[in-house]
Amino acid sequence: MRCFWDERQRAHVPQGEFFNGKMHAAAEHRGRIDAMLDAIGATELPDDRGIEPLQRVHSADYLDFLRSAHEQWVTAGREGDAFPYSFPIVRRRPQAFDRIDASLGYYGFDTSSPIGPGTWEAAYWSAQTALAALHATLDEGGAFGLCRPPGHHSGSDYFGGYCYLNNAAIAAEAALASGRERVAILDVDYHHGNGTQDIFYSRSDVFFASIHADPATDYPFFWGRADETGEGDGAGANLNLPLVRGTRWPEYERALGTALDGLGNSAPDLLIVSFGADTWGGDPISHFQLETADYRSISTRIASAGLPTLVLMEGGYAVEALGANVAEFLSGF
Ligand code: Q9C
Ligand code: ZN
Repeated sequence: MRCFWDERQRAHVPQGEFFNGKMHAAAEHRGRIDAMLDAIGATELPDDRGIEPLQRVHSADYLDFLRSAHEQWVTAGREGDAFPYSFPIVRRRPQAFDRIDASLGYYGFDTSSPIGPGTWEAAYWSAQTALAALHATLDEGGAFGLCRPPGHHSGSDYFGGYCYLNNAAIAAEAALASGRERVAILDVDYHHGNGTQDIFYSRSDVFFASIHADPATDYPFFWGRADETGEGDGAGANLNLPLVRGTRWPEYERALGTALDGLGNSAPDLLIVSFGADTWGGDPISHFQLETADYRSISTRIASAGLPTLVLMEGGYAVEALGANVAEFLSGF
């Protein structure tokens, strides 16, 4: 399977994240990259397809913000990474702000996703990596995009959950723009892919299925419940399968069967897999109990759907096992 990756994705160097009342070392750090690169071997560079494919998903004001946020932060006299601290939970509406702290809270929904001087560059190339892997998939039936930073928590005009640009959504829109009629996205990261769900929630041409930790106990808390099934044209095209902490392969396999049945019924031309290895038993921020060998079982089941399949990297924070888990997952295709 061809694998895509660009060294410019290293430019995002989060200095820390804030939760449980204090700063912690950033879980989404560059050590993840080396773990994965060591395990998967040769990678190819993406072409630069420019900003247009990003604009199909993200609003112009959000892209402008993301590109300039850290510069505005420095201009305001701040040091280190940019973080929000005040959030418009009441009647968030389109507004322009002069003050960076207002913009950060308007566009960011948590305190775990710092914006540094290289965040835009890394997120941009992460998206280009997704696009390159998409085009390889359209040509050859499958490819892997080593996306980092990840994307599935980012919506059309917000960042959060270590995600700044929604790589899977950008690939899905590019596939539709190049003539595919229906796309399915299967999200098997530990966390619910709230950004991807939101982007396609009222769309019938992109089916979204997600297997994740129940938001009653886990981040992102506010989205990912089973009763979120889509709206308008998208009614019935969103399938959430929340699972309890401690989930092991037998229960996971049942949910995977349900997800594959659901997305298969939408008759997609292309499957995009948002793959997180944070379902592994030893993950430092997650609470499922999958084993390394289970990743091949997951991908074998996915491959049996017989669809052209693009795999994009999302989370996975146990650096000691990340390479093996990714390699095991890719080996099933
Ligand atoms: N207890 C992805 O896996 N919350 N994002 C951290 C830790 C943020 C995960 C709190 C988790 C974001 C792509
Ligand atoms: Zn995750």
